[in-house]
Amino acid sequence: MRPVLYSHPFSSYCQKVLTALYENDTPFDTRMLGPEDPSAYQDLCSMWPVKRFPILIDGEKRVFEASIVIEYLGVHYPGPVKLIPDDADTALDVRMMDRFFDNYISTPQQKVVFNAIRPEEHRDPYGVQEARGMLDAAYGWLDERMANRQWAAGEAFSLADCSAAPALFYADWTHRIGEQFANVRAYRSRLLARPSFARAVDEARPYRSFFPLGAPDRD
Ligand SMILES: N[C@@H](CCC(=O)N[C@@H](CS)C(=O)NCC(=O)O)C(=O)O
Repeated sequence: MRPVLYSHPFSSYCQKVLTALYENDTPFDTRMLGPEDPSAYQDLCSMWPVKRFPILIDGEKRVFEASIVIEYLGVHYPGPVKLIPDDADTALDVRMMDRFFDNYISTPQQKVVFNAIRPEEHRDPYGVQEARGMLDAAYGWLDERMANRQWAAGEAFSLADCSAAPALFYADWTHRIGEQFANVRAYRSRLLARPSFARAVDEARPYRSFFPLGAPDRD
């Protein structure tokens, strides 16, 4: 039986897992979380009350958190592309960068977007300002790190890059990666050119009008 991913193409964390699946051509089925099939979202909520996605169902096993889904795929559905390297120190660096992209790029990016879809009276301009400050700090740190690197950790494309790709993709829409961060901009372009992520981006194109801040006419 193939694993089943509860997913939506426009979701950044789903794109993170889809990139990993496409890297290795891993067979899987999708339960699409959208208005076409309300029962998929109901099932997700009954399995995972925090209601965040993606989740992966593999037989009796339920796997939450995009990073852990990718780790799970590496253990149970290994392919030619090792997204967690064998070398223990390189693997730690990969996991550290994965945390960096989730916590210091995706989380503040989501904060700005979630704020925009709140009712006016519940908006949090101070929190948004803090989130934008965090993004600038993260871009600055990453720019130095990427000065002599092709990928975020180690020599090869990894879990860290699966994490970086949608994080930087949407972060740039939300809080532009300035010209001064040329290494981050170049890295984002490399990620967009990677066929696995390019496929995830293409599959999400029909949903761009959903982007609460307005999707820019590029990428
Ligand atoms: N820590 C989770 C985050 C997942 C997440 O935030 N997913 C978003 C979609 S990109 C979501 O579920 N949003 C629905 C909501 O906030 O209600 C992971 O790594 O998988």
